[in-house]
Amino acid sequence: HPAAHAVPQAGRHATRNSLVLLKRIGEVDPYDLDDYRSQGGYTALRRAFALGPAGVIREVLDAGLVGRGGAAFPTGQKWEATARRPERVHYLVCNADESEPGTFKDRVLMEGDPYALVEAMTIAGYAVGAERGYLYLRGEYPRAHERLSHAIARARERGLLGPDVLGQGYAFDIEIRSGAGAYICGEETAIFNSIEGRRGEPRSKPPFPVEKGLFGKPTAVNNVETLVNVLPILEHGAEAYARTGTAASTGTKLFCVSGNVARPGVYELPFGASLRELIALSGPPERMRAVLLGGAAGGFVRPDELDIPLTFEGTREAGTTLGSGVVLVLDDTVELPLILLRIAEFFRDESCGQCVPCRVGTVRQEEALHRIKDRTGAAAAGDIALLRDVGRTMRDASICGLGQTAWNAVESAIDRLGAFE
Ligand code: L3W
Ligand code: SF4
Repeated sequence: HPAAHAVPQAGRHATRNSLVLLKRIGEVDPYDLDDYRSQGGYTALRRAFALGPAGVIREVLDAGLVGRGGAAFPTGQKWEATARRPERVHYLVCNADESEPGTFKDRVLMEGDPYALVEAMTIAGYAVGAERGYLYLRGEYPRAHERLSHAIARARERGLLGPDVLGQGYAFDIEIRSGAGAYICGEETAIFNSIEGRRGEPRSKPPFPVEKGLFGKPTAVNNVETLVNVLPILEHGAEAYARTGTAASTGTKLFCVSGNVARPGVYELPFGASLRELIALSGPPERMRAVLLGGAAGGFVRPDELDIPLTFEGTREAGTTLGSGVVLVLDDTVELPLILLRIAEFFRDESCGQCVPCRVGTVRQEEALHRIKDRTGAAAAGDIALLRDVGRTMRDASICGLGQTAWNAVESAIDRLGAFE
C-alpha cells in the first residue's frame, strides 16, 4: 500500500495537523461511518445545504479551486456552467480512473477515507443540480471498489444518499462503474462513452461536457482529489482555504513520489513549495539524473532545476507541467533510452486508434526510438528530426490529450537532458 506522508509547511515540523486532504488517512476506520462523522465528516454537507447550490459554487470560485487531474481548469466555473443549463437532467461524474503512470494519490484517498469522496460527490451533485453521480473507478482498484461500495450502501441506509438527503428534500445517489484497464477511459468524454456502453473513445470537444456530456446531458466531471478539496473549503470557508498556497494555485496538492528514493509515497504539500523540498523529504539518491514531473504526459527536469516551485503557474513558466502530481526520481544508473522507449510503448499501446496522428504517430515514435537507442550523434540526427516532426503533428492534430501529450516526455529528454548526445 502506498504510504501517506505528513508534510508540513516549509520549515515547520511535520505533524498530522498540517494535513488537509490526508488528515484522516490511517486515522479513520474506512468502514465506519460514525468514526468518519466523529472526525469532522458531514459537516461540509450541512454547510452546503445552509448555503444553497449557488452559495456552494460561490465558495468554490472564491477558494480558487482548480482541477487536480492535470489540466487545472477552475472547478467553480465548471460547476456554474453545468448548473445554469436549462435541461432538467444534469449529471455528476467522478473521474476515478487513475491510470497516469506513477499516479496513485486518488487510490490512497479512496481506500483510506472513502466517505470523504461520497460526501464530496453529494455536495458537487447538489451544486450542479444532479440527482445521480457516477463514480468511474479504475478496474485495477478492487480494494477501493469494495470500500466505496460499502460506504455508499451505509450512507444510503443512514439517509445521507437517496430520495431525501439529510431530510433536505434533495435526492441524490451514486453508482460505481468499473473501467476495464484502458488508460484512455480516464479521458472525460471516453468515460461517458464507456458508461453508456459504447467503445471507450474520446469525443471531439466542443461541445464541452458542461453542455453535452453523459447521455447528452450537462455534466460536471471532476477528479477525486479535486472533489475532496471541497470539504475543507466548506468546513473552513473559501478565505481560510485560499490562505494556503499561491494566488494562482490555492490549497495543498498531493504528490506521488516514486523511483530511486528511500521513502516513496503520497505527500501533501502546500502549493509553492519547491521540487527540491519535496524530494528532500522522500530521501533522494546521491547522484540524481533527472525527475519526471507530471507523468508520462509531463516532462523531465534536471537536478539543477529543482528550485521549480510546485504550482501550476510555476511549472508552466519553467516549460513543464505539474500534471496529476507525478514525481518520478531517477538516479544516474538508469538507462534513459529504455525509459523513453517504455513511455513510447505505453502510448502506442493505449492509443484508442481513432485518429491518424496519434494512431500512426505513436507507432512511428516508438520505431524511431528503437532505431536511435544504440546510436548517437550524426547517425541519430535524422531520427531525432523525424521524432520532432511526428511529435509536432501529434500535438497539433490529435483529438484528445493522449495524442497531444504523447511526445512531451521524449521532447523534454532530448531538449533538457540531451538524452541521445
Ligand atoms: C467548459 C470550456 N469546460 C475546458 C473543461 C474540460 C475538462 C477540463 C480540462 O485533461 C490533462 C493534461 C494531463 N467550457 C472548457 C471546459 N473545459 N475548457 O476543463 O480540459 P482540458 O481539455 O484542458 O484537459 P483534459 O483533456 O480534461 C488533460 C492530464 O490530463 N493527463 C492525464 C491525467 C491522468 C490523471 C490520472 O491518472 N489521475 O489525471 C494526460 O494528458 O496532465 O493536463 O473537464 O471539459 N470552455
Ligand atoms: Fe484516440 Fe489518440 Fe485520437 Fe485520443 S488522440 S482520440 S487516444 S487516437
